[in-house]
Order: sequence, then C-alpha cells, then structure tokens
Amino acid sequence: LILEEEMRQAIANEDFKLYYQPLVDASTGAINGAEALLRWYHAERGFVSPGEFVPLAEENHLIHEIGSWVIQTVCQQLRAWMDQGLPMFPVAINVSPIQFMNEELVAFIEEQLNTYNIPAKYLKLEITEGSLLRNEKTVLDKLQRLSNLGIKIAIDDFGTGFSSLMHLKKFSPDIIKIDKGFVQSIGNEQTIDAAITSTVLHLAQELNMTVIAEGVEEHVQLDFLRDHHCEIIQGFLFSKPVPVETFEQMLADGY
Ligand code: G
Ligand code: G
Ligand code: MN
Ligand code: NA
Repeated sequence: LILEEEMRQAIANEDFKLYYQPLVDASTGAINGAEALLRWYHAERGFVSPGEFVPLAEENHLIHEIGSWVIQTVCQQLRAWMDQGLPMFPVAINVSPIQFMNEELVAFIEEQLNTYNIPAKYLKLEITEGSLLRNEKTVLDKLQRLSNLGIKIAIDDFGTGFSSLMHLKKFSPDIIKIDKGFVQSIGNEQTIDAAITSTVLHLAQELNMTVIAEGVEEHVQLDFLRDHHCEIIQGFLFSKPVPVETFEQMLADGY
C-alpha cells in the first residue's frame, strides 16, 4: 500500500522523473513529437507504475502538485532543447480530470509558458473522456481558453470512454489518440478492431482532426495504419518511454 506520506516525500525528494516516448511520422519514421510520462523510483519498492499511484494521487488531491511539477518540468525541458538549437517538436502532457477542477490550471500553464518562453504550439495536453464528464461547462471553458493560447488538445484513449462520439461533437479536439486496445488487435484476426480504427481515421479526416495511433507493436499494424493514412504513430515497435538522456541520444542519432 502506498501512503500519502510517501508521495509527499517523493515530491519533496524529487523521486519523480519524466520519461519520454517518441511520436513518429508514420510515413518517414522520423520523430516528430513525444509524450511525457511520469515515473516514480521508490528506494524500497523500485519503480511504482503511474497506473498505481496516479489514481491514489487523484483521490488525495496530490495530483495538483504532481501535475504542476510535470507541467513545469516539461516547459523547462523544452527551453533546454530550444537553447541547444534542436529542431523542435511538440511534447504532450497527460492531464487528470481532477486537475480540471483547479481554477488556477489555465493561469498556471500560461505562466509556465511565459516563464520559460515556450511557444504554445510546443505543448500538447492529453485529456481523457472522463474529463468531459464532470462539470462540463467549466471544463469546456478551460479547454477553450487553453486552445485560445495556441495549445493543442488531444483526446487520449479514444473509444474506451463513455459517449465518445458525443464528446467529439461537444468539444472538437485537435487530436484523437485512438486507444492502444484497438490498435494492438490489428493483425490478430480481430477484424472489429481494425474496422473501428479505420472508421476513426476516416471520421477524423472528415473533421480535420489528427489521429495518433498508440500501442503500435507490430509491422502489420504499422502497414494497416499507413494504408489508412494515419499520420502519427506511437508504440513499442518504435520505442518504449525512455529517460531524457536516451531520448536525446535518439534525436542525436537522427531518428
Ligand atoms: O506509462 P504507463 O503506461 O505506465 O502509464 C500508465 C497510466 O498513467 C497511463 O494512463 C498514463 O496516461 C498515466 N500517466 C502517466 N504519466 C502521467 C502524468 O504525468 N499525469 C497523469 N495524470 N497521468 C499519467
Ligand atoms: O493512457 P496513456 O495513453 O497516456 O498511456 C500511455 C502509456 O501506454 C505509456 O506510458 C506506455 O507505457 C504505454 N504504451 C505506449 N506504447 C505502448 C505499446 O506499444 N504497447 C503497450 N502495451 N503499451 C504502450
Ligand atoms: Mn497519454
Ligand atoms: Na492512451
């Protein structure tokens, strides 16, 4: 059992790290973005998965503090890359539905962009359909303000939530991340998953939205996605989430 106190300690000790998973241009294989993912290294337990501690942090509301650390750390990292003169690309951050309850969220993000002098187009926010379920009006208002700043919004795990298509109508995201559950079944005789994937790709083209296919592990999936004009892919076929040093090495090696 992870205790709230341990999480507070981890924040204070900076035991949290961000890993980066490359996003790749489906046709060229070049890195054209990254998703920042939290990792917690615990002295006794080893790595604790965010799948385990994020739900707890949402319950005890430490997600506000952890989430702010993620936003600041990504802005700081983007600034370091810009200062190194690297060719730039957007980095995506996962934002919990609980963070949208915070009235300071939009102002905090804007402040961090200003502090590190980061163009808003380099920051993407990934929200889940769950974010759109509660206090709909205030969440939509925050998303609109973020969008007005020039920040791109992605719907994460698309298709696994409740009333996915209704959410597309109420809130037009820039990006749809089709859930890895659908993508992973392509090529494994799960014709319904392939049909859902191609339908989402077609729908997104009609609506002028970008699709990111996550969970791409096999060549047969990549081929299918290319054939259906998916532009961006993410998955173990290309790379797992890696520490920043490894990610920078991949960039330097010309991936
Ligand atoms: O990286 P991994 O596959 O272990 O992620 C498990 C879950 O934790 C995913 O749903 C992912 O979106 C979530 N997660 C990872 N990093 C963050 C983060 O910085 N903030 C939030 N809210 N969720 C995260
Ligand atoms: O919920 P969210 O989409 O934010 O979760 C992102 C997590 O998905 C990443 O942290 C990573 O651990 C996991 N992931 C990314 N690519 C793959 C993949 O190809 N296969 C599997 N099984 N998991 C993946
Ligand atoms: Mn995500
Ligand atoms: Na996802």
